[in-house]
Amino acid sequence: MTLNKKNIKVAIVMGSNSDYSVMRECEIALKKLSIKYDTQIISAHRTPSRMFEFGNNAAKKYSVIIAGAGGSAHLPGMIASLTIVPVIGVPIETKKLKGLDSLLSINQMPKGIPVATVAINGATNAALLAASIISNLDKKAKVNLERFRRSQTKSIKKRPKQK
Ligand code: RP5
Repeated sequence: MTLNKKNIKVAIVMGSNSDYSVMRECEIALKKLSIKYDTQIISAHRTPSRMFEFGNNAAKKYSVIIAGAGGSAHLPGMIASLTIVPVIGVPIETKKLKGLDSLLSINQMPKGIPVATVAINGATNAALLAASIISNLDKKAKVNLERFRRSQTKSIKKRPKQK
């Protein structure tokens, strides 16, 4: 994986359009940090050829991949099997099992193929983790992430207030 300006970009992928209300948080967070991204729907089960095409070519275009999926959530792990670009999995909350199914499907990877997994619906943290990885490659991203952390710390009041 050779890094250049072109692949200092995050891929945001998700198994279905129904995941977008959660995965949009990735776009919002990355936009705030001025990190480029590209968003696509790729289903491991319903569009397997799209997934293989994406995974096999990911290193040419992206330095981090965020993959959101729900239920029998094979997308992050399968993409990770096709590329050495780091993959962050976002387990999407489901109606029947509240996302525990998604969490375990993404998190319990076999030795040799890692996926960094965030909390159920933890799309913002996925973007912040992607930003941390990008910060090693891009000075502007590093400065923006450090600024975000400082302002987050400042926003936390010392004393609680009754609402
Ligand atoms: C998964 O199945 C998707 O990631 C989504 O979370 C879930 C349900 O998909 P839809 O039936 O809403 O398309 O593949």
